[in-house]
Amino acid sequence: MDVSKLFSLLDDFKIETPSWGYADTGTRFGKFIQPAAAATIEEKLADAGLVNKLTGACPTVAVHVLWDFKPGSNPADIAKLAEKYGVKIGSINPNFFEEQIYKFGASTSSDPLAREEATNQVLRSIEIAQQTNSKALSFWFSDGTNYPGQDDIVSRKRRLEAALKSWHDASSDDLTLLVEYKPFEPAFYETDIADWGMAYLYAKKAGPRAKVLVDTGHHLQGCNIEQIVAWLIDEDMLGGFHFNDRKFADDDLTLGSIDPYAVFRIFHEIRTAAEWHGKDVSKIAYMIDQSHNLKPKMEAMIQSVTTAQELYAKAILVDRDKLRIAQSERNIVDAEETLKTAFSTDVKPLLAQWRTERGLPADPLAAYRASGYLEEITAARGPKKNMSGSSYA
Ligand code: LRH
Ligand code: MN
Repeated sequence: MDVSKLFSLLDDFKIETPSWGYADTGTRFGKFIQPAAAATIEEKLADAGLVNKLTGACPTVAVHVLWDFKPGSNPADIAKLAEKYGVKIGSINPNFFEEQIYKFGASTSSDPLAREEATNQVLRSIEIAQQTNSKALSFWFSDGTNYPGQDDIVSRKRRLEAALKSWHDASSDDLTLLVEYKPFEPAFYETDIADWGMAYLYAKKAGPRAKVLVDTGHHLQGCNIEQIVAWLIDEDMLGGFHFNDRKFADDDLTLGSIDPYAVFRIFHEIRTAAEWHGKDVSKIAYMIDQSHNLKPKMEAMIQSVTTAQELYAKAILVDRDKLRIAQSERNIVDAEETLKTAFSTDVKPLLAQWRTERGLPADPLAAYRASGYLEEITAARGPKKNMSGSSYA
């Protein structure tokens, strides 16, 4: 095992945490408030800063425009705040799903006012990206319909194509546009960007800086996500990931909590693309997109990051020479066993060594629990909270 290769690949493995993962979130059936959960952008950046300090792997924070850039706030000040906590502003997520005007869609809507509002949001997001030195705009559209005949599918498609093209052309050369797909929810008949193929075509037509974002929770049951990943990399169209886990739909559970082998298989395809097919995988954006409804927010985030590091390390450890031979001999069992051997390798001691050699705590979760941070933020934030939490309030 080439430990130095493993460690240098771990050095490059950065995973962006979402500001909304530190805040109180719920489902349509309610929200359980945590006294320590972040509410302000400063509290979110402070929490993200500690996760980065403990893991050494999370230098950027994804932000959501409506949730993190209150009217009148100066994005440059928020970028300075981030620096105060040792992180940077990462991908900028415009919000095309919360305003009433988006009832029939944002850029797909037959209502020109809704389309105009969506464009205003994107132009503001481009400004925020410039003022915070962010290199990515991340687009998720809840756009869709609930009933057959409700709207014309192709008209919606062409409206969104035109919008994405105009935004690509309105954005600077250093900005990547990430196009995220999702098969359903909140739309329950057709969603306008429902799968990877649609996202691929929208991105291709928008321009060369537009890429596809794979949210692992946005696939119908039985879908082979790593096959999609392998294809997108081979087409130079994979922009990045929103990692989370699920048992049923877009459950937004913590990474690797339900099917860690699935994440391992995704990382395996990424390493294979780099090592066998000469693909540049260095620009893939790894991000977490989760909603920690029950788990303590900070522990859930640290657990997700260290799990991602472990699964990535296991994928690096696949004996690819042995795999190549087994595949060339069509020896299915040996081929599969090379993956399972790597997956069942206990990499925790190696990761502890990688961390301690870099002045990081060998066990970030234990270090967090011993830090007293939870007590500190509970005392500071708890009293400010309305503990009722019902989303119908
Ligand atoms: C939609 C989604 C999208 C985010 C939101 C918080 O399900 O995955 O990426 O904007 O969650
Ligand atoms: Mn997502």
